[in-house]
Amino acid sequence: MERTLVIIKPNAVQREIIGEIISRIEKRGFKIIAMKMFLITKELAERHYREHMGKVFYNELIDMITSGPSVLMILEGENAVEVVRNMCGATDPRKALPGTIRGDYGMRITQNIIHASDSISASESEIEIFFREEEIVDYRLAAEPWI
Ligand code: 3AN
Repeated sequence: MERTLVIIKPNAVQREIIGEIISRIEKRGFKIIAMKMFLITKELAERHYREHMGKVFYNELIDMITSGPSVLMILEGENAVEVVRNMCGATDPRKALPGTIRGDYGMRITQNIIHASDSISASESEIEIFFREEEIVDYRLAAEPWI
């Protein structure tokens, strides 16, 4: 089973659409194995977005992700990284297809509603940035192993 990190970004929290996003994820068949709401600090944001350092949008990106609370989740499921990325849609919400999370809820690239790990190695390092091992919950869903 693959794991992926999802961040419901501060603008989505402000828009009061956390529930809708989580609902889509649950209905698709992912298992949420960790979840918390907190205000991402500048230090954590800089670690998370280190590959974008120096880009023109870097400061805007750090300011946005630290502007208010985010909801962070670790999801587990088959091909979780790829499937969740597909659910998110294109980075620029204006190019994201209807039916994707960004395509249905977003208009601005900086405020693109959701982050999801783009590879298995990224998911491992992102999970380590935001979660402690003891925050990950080991349980079975009634629907397993059929979901
Ligand atoms: P994704 O989140 O789809 O993996 P990345 O990793 O290329 O996209 O970019 C990380 C974040 O940086 C995006 N979610 C978006 O908020 C922001 N971003 C990416 N490209 C731009 C851009 N050209 N202008 C402003 N913000 C951008």
